[in-house]
Amino acid sequence: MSSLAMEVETSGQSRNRQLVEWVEQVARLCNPDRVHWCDGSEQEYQAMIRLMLLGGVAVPLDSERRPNSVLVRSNPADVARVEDRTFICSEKREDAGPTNNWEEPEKMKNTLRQLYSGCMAGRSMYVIPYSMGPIGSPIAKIGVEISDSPYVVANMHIMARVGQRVLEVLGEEGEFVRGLHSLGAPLGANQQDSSWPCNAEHKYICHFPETREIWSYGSGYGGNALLGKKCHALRIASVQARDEGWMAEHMLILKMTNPAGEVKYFTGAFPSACGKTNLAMLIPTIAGWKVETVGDDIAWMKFGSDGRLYAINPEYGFFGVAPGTSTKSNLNAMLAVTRNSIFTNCAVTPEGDVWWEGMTNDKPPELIDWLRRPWTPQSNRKAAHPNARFTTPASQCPVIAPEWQDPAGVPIDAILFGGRRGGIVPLVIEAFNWTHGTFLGATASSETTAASAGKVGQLRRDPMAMLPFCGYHMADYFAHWLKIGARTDAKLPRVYYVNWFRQDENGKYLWPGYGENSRVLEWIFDRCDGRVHAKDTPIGRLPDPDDLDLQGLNLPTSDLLKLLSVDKTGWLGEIPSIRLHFQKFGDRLPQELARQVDDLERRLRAT
Ligand code: OXD
Ligand code: MN
Repeated sequence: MSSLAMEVETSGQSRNRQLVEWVEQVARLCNPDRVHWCDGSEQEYQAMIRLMLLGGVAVPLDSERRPNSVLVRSNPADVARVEDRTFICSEKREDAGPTNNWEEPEKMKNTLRQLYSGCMAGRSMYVIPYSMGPIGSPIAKIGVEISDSPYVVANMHIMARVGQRVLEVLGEEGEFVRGLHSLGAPLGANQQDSSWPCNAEHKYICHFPETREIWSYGSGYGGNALLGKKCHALRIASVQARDEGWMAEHMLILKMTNPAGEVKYFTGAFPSACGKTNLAMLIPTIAGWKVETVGDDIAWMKFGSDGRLYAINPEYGFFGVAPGTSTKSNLNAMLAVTRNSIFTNCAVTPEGDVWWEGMTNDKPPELIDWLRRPWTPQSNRKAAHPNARFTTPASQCPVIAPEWQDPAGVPIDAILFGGRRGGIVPLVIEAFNWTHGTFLGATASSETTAASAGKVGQLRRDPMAMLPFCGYHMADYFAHWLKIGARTDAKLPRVYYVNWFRQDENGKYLWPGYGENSRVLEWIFDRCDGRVHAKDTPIGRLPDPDDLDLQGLNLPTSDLLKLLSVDKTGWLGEIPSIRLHFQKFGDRLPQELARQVDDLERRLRAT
């Protein structure tokens, strides 16, 4: 037995030879002080929290106000996903496509091997076996993340099913996605750790789609470091889904029940920080209707033997954007985060609770902000970082659907796309058919938010909200959507495009949003059964004002008309931007989509 193997804890070790060999190889490269195989136990979670408290990474929150919860504050240079440092290292450059950064796999691996060399000195190396999806579900997949960050281990405990039970399903021969993560901050013999170790100079979030590997270096934050989420469940899984004939999408999953007790399931793709979590947990304002949550961020959908698409939520918790979350915008999220949660980059009150912008109507008189500085409402800055987050178990959501862990998934009736658009895009559009729906998704656009580093408020086309998350050529991804729709036995969901963010000339929102969005969901629900009217327009099918249930909503008629009208000039003005967007994909763009732009223009000019 090598001396290295002697230092490895035996508890929880796997019988999977490939896994054991890989762990040994990584340990030799990264040179940690010790290797810890995560068993997924409560004691292990508490040990990670203790480590963070002792190291000053975390502070405990008041145990009466927020039991078993901590606040973590990151380095200001490490607060969001870093899209410009995210790479798809496919063997061929053209397979990554024009929307991804690319590097040759071996070249990238060589660069990273140098950085990884000795990078875990002075630290523990954690081996985190996880299942994305209910353990053993035919739609679920197994991954193993190696990380030197207790923050990652604790968050992975909440966000995925982790530990011994996963190793049991993996068995001796099972396949798994390999994720290697390091903070890139080795410690010298007598060196004190920093309060948020990371690497200020080098950050790489790399995906090797052919070999199903993820190599992440230099960042400890969210989607850069919790590799089960964006890296595995979207970037690598989108490639697996393409190869195996299913769909890995950046979508919430919600269950809606009408007053007669009939149930439908919708998925919805919205760019980061556009209210996906709020929509997934919405409290309907229409009498007798109920919305429950299956997932708030990612959906994996596979055809069942009945030709319908069945979705699972591969995650186990919510990593939600905190600012803007309140009892008004999302009561269920506020109730979910009352305990057993990790808060990142929020402000802290003198009573030891968290606070963020938008949580309460009145700002607290004093706080410690996310940069650990005293703060008052007169301070001319935000108390919480705009991308501050909560990590909380999905099971704590008061409206989690009882079937959210059903290994078979839930049958999807409608797919929603959307984004943040102040102008032009109406409240809701129904696609004429799957191909038109794919076109609506492929041209989805939104004003950017703080979920990713970069400028906020700029318009970007974000196809299917997958721009930062598609692990291969985006045009091939469109082709995959069309191929899904071409299955002769498929009973496909209907497709919709919604926009809650339309504004008037003075920047005032025309639609109240939040719970009132249930009125649009009701129309979609009834459309699925052909029970409510829609009118054909050049951009798709729209409700007439009378088709929406607006009882009890004091919406000025002029606002309603604006929300449901087709701004012909505005749409004609969009055509060149759609063409420009499609031009990026060259001749890999499916012909059907190029034809959709021509058809849209023709229909607009004909009216
Ligand atoms: C997320 C994101 O964290 O989309 O869900 O950025
Ligand atoms: Mn997301």
